[in-house]
Amino acid sequence: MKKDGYNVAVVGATGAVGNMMIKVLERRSFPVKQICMLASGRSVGRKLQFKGKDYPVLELNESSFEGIDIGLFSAGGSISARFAPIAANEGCIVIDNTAHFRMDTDVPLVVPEVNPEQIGKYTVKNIIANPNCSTIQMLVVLKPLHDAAEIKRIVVSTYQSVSGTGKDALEEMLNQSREMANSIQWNKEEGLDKLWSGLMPFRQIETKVYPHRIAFECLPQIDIFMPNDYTKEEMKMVWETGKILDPNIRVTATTVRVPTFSGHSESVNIETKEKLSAQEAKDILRKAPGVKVLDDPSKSEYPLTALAAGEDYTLVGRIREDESIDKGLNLWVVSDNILKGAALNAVQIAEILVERYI
Ligand code: 25A
Ligand code: L14
Repeated sequence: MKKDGYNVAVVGATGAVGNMMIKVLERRSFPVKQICMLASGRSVGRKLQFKGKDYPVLELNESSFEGIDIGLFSAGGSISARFAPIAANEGCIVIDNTAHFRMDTDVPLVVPEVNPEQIGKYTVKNIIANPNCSTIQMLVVLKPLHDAAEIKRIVVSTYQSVSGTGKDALEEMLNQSREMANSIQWNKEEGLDKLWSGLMPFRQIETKVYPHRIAFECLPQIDIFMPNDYTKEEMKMVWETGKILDPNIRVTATTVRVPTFSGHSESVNIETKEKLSAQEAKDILRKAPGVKVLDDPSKSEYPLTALAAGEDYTLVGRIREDESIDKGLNLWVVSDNILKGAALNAVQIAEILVERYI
């Protein structure tokens, strides 16, 4: 580790993830010598705070990375495609939060609790990729179970919050919810028909962000559709689990957007080679790094998005044996998608990088 710290650039500093990256660097006392806030020209003139000081937002350009040691990127895949190689050529180590480089065999894809040893391979391209948020939280929980009992197959369904799509989507959900709640005047003394007919005008409304209304609805589509009719988000979970944890594990996913504000939830079913009782799984998970077990059915205690908000840990509960097969478990996993799902994971990678490598 350098005595006087590192020059760090945050690309996409004004976005939901970039903003959280700045807060996490500050909270965890990352050894920052100088910080540089980069975004598009739209945000030039704005200021962002770091450790009580104001920093101007600068427009990202080809000379942004002179003298920068570490670049934390979260401004979308096309920005990373263009600027990460430029930064890397300048000697800046890029930690990229977009999907662009994740499956590149020359780029390590890292969850610090799962495969930190991969970080050392950053030297090939000077780029390290941060996995997809839904993959990160699932693997933090499954890694210790895989070590104990060898996972053969994963069936996962996600319930992903609107914050994953950004501020415009949050605004769309709130506006739609307000409009519906105000327009549908109904109480329980009245017939249900009045409620159903009140909903009718909202069956097909104009939307800006999502293909359908998100308020009071579940959308079984996240990201684009692929030729096999899975969505790209579903395939990211399949591909990335193979690269990070074990290519021998079979994975199938259904990813769903639900009208929650922040925090992704997941129903995870695993089939293992060795038998693992629910009690054994709980004992293993109580000792696992980055994991907090919340599992007391008698008190209706289990992970919730409200409990995961602002929390570094991935929460797991509803741990029970899958009684339809010999060796299987069901779990409910919730984590803050902007924090462990993006910003925190990236900063943890940077921490290992400076502790062990640069
Ligand atoms: O394609 P990917 O890889 O899947 O990533 C797509 C997007 O997902 C977010 C992230 O958006 C990314 O852009 N994201 C990525 N990983 C995520 C994860 N794990 C994730 N979200 C959740 N979980 P974001 O909103 O967090 O951040 C976007 C940032 O990128 C900056 N940016 C955009 N284009 C840029 C650029 N920076 C440099 N050069 C470019 N060409 C963007 O800065 C933001 O910091 P900005 O200045 O463009 O936006 C500041 C504010 O302006 C508003 N705004 C957005 N779009 C418009 C706009 N205003 C006017 N017109 C617009 N078209 C917003 O309010 C924004 O906050
Ligand atoms: O691949 O919840 O990092 O919309 C970031 C946003 C995945 C989806 C990524 C979301 C995307 C996520």
